[in-house]
Amino acid sequence: MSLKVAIVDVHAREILDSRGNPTVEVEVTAETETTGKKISARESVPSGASTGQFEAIELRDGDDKYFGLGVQKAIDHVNTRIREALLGKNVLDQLEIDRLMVELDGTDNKGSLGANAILGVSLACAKTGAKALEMPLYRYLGGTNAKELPVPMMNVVNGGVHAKNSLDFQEFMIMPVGAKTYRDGLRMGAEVYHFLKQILNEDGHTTAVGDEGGFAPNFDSPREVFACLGRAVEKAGYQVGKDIVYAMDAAASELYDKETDTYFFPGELAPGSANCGCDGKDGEEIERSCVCEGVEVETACGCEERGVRRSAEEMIALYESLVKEFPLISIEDGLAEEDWEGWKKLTARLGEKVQLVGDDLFVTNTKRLKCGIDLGAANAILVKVNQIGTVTEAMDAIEMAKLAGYGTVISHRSGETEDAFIADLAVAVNAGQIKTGAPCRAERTSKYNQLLRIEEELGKSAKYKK
Ligand code: 2PG
Ligand code: MG
Repeated sequence: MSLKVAIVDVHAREILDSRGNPTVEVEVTAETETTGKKISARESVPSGASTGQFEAIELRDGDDKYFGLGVQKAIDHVNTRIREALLGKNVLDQLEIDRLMVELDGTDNKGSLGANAILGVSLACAKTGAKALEMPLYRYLGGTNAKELPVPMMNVVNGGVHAKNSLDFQEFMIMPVGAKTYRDGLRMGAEVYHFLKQILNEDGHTTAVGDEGGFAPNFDSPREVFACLGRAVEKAGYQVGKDIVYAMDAAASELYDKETDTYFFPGELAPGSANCGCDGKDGEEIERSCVCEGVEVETACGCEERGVRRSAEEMIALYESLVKEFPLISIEDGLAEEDWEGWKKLTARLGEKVQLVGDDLFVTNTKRLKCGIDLGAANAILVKVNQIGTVTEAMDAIEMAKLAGYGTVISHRSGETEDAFIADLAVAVNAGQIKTGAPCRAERTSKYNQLLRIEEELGKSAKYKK
């Protein structure tokens, strides 16, 4: 008979995430049968802004509190129906706990109980189980061979829906692949981040940060970002393409316009156009902003025309040229979540040399991932636990990806909490990569810092970049 650690309480509360919006925190208490010792652990649930349409449902109250974003309904589900179903169950039996909750919900998208309710419990049970066995979480989840520290993908320039600037692509990331250890990699990334700030300041750009801690300058194109990153890397004393390479999240579903089947870049300067027809003279200093194609633009002259449309074919061509010009080794959500045909083309054209990561495309869902694998769409998966709603299902997606030779990137959400579950998960499954924002803002650094502790604990057994 295996050890029983019976769940004696499940309690949820509403807390705030990094954007100041409510989210679910769950505390699970369990009692070891043999000793009577009680153990509790808590975990909280992240939340996205550029959410994929196929993600599991995040239950929001929609009433007059917190602009409708309250999670009281999800909390109530945890404190009543889920609690009742789990009392007395063995907290060490994660598979059974997750299965029971999926069954209790009874929908395909967890829309009845809410994925935020289910995930909070799933994460908290895993943590309580690890604590009951006095094991580090990464080892509890991954077993004795959990040892690989992920390469951080640090999102140092934010755009898209994560920042109110002119950059249409959502994330520009640096990856310290030249480091010997995770610790050195993190240091290199942080140094580049600080030099980037210096350069942006010198060039008169804002150094205010976006949702994920990256800077949010009003650059005109991705090329301008990569050129600036290159200067920061060199200034930090590293070699572009050797010590530091780049990754990007286009988050193309956010740019996709179904009606015209094109991708619209509202912040990009339209080629060859200098005047949008407003009454400000070209080059003239005016105090107000003007509106071009529905986009408010604040520039010196205030009347440049912005807004560029691209077909899927032109998107692929853009990526091809960026990959040629810069050491851009990973592109996430390069095309929209419904465009399987486009993804096939993109993968055929770039898949040999570039990691093509499906985020909104796969939503950590084995059904969608299987579809992608069968079609030859993308060659890596972004794993976000709240896209699917249980630890078990997220681990299923990781396993399926690995078996198919797909890369795995464990990821945060743009709305995060101080919890660091994903850091342990990344090591548990030897994912190889983690994306958890800039080396800035405590909800991002909590993950990076947890990885430092894990590396220290693993000592000589720790691996960085196998
Ligand atoms: C993404 C994520 C995380 P969000 O698109 O990959 O960076 O953003 O959580 O807003 O979906
Ligand atoms: Mg993404």
